Amino acid sequence: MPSPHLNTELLDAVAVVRLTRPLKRNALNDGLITDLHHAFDHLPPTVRAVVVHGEGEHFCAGLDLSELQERDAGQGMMHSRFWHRALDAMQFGPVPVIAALHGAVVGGGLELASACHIRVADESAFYALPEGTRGIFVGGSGAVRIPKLIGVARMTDMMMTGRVYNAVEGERLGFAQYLVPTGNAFDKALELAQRVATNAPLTNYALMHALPRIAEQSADHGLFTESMISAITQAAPEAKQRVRDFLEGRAAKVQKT
Ligand code: 1HE
Repeated sequence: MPSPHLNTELLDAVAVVRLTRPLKRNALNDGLITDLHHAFDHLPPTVRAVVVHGEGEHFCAGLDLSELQERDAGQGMMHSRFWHRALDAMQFGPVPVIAALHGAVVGGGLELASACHIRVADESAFYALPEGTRGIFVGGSGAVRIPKLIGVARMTDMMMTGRVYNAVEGERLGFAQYLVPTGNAFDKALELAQRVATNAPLTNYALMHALPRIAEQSADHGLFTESMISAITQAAPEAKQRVRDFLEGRAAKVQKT
């Protein structure tokens, strides 16, 4: 489906989803959120990983504030749930999603990044939650996803004081798992996506769907779930083949970096 807000391109097994509103700093209007949800719900079956990035100087300036109309509480609730469905389609979709971050990663843009499985930031990236100073609250899943990356205390401080973290701080705190020189985030994200795409699909699926659930279970339930997922993944013919390949000297060893 062609979209004025979003462009999806296939590079073999990797789909590249690009936000294409650079003049508005890729601010997320309702049309963009709808198209994002549609793109993740309709990934071709050949796709094994996705890279998300933004055109122009910034990854994403968050909610399109020009659409923040007078909503009553019920409409506000529905709007927030509409974002939740779209971002859940990314986090709990069929394949891993890698975000390439640069410039502003703020408000809803940080919520969007937080729904991805791996974040690669370049040195121009900065992180903020201006909702606090705009008199509103996060509504696109930030209250659930962001504390998992940086903790409740740091998120509270960001929203209360308007604190902005730079790229180096962001990587140290856990916003991004990778930090690369300015201009290199997309290439690094693509390289990682290509590597992730070669994993057994069931392992990627378990990492996306089982690991976050296990992490929220009690130790007793978590250990039981872990045993089940471990048994399911190792029973797959592809796992047996990969282990045989290693034992017979056909698979790469783990290399010191
Ligand atoms: C926008 C938006 C936007 C830019 N909604 N139009 N997010 C924010 O509070 C962040 C607001 N944006 C900014 O602080 C800055 O724009 C940036 C730091 C991201 C970029 O600065 P800069 O100097 O590169 O760009 P600019 O000149 O500020 O903006 C260029 C244009 O984009 C300008 O429009 P123009 O018609 O005058 O050219 C801006 O108005 C427009 N623009 N950001 C609408 N966000 C589900 S709940 C989530 C809640 C939130 O995300 S709240 C946080 C919203």
